[in-house]
Formats: sequence, structure tokens, C-alpha cells
Amino acid sequence: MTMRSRTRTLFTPRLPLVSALALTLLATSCASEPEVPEPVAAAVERGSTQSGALLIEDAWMPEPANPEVGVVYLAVTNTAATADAVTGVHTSASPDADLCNTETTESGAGAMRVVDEIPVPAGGTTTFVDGGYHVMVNDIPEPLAVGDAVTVTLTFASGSEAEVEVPVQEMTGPAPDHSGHDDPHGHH
Ligand SMILES: [Cu+2]
Repeated sequence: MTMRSRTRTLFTPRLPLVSALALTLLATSCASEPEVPEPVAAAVERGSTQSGALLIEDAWMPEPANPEVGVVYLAVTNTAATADAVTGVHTSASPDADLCNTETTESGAGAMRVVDEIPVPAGGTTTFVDGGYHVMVNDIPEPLAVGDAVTVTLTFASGSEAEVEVPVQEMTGPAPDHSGHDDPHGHH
């Protein structure tokens, strides 16, 4: 079919509307095809789940450098009108998991401390991150590698429970560097 004849069919009144639409869609999808970058797809492969008013997102475990100890990072959003708190954690990765916080000491060093609860304000999000709250997984019996997945179950003060599938991924993203964060304690 020549270019000329194809152009002419578009203007033929007998051409069904469906065909015209199909041509338009085809043109659109062809045009956008080269704009889908693969790295973006890989970056969004993190765990998420919803349980009532609670939303868990961006759940992942960096591949443990020490095979016996891992951490889980995620974000908890509480859409309820009342404050809640994470009060417990279980994981398929190990029978021994804790809620933990990295606190900055007066000398500026980070020290981890097991905590009883992690507050999630009403209408707010608490992010588990390097240098802050996280799930600590101890005594991992079977080494975990990139591509593995574990389940993590968080229990809340409200009685809610949320189970999320957590992929083990390469340690990426922000390096363990706290210089970019607000430091309410000043320099000393
Ligand atoms: Cu810890």
C-alpha cells in the first residue's frame, strides 16, 4: 500500500469509526514505545500492602552484608483520624526480629536501640530508613540473596495487622550519610 492510498482511506466517509480509532491507538502506542526505560520498572519492585486504614509501601531488604543480620525498610501511612503505632514484628526470614531505631548520639555517631513501638501519626507517614526506624532481623538461619523475598508482618497498637512481601534487593539509594538530614541537636 502506498503512502498516498493510506492517506486517502483516512478520509473515506465509509471507513468505520472503529478503524479510525484503531489507527490512532496504533500510532500512539508505536510512538511511545521507545520511551519505556527498563531501570524504572526495576526500581518500583518493592513490597506494598493495605490493611484497613494502614498502608505499607516501599518495603525492601538490602541484601545483608553480614549474612546473619538484615534490616527491612518501608513506609507506613496511617489514613485514620487517630494515631497508631507499630508495636510488633514477625518475619519469615528469622524467628528473631525487632523494631529498632538508629539514634544519633551526642558525638554524632549512630547507635541502634530496640524500641517497643514506632509511632504512626493520624494522617501521617512514618518511614523506616537507614539512620532511623527499621526492622532488625537477627540470626538469619538461611542466607538471603538478591531475588529472594521474605514476608514481614507488622502488628499495631490499634490491633491491626499488615503482612507484606519484602523483596531482597541490592543495597542502593542514599548512602549511609546523615549530612543531608536535619539535625535538631546541632553540631555537638
Ligand atoms: Cu537495628
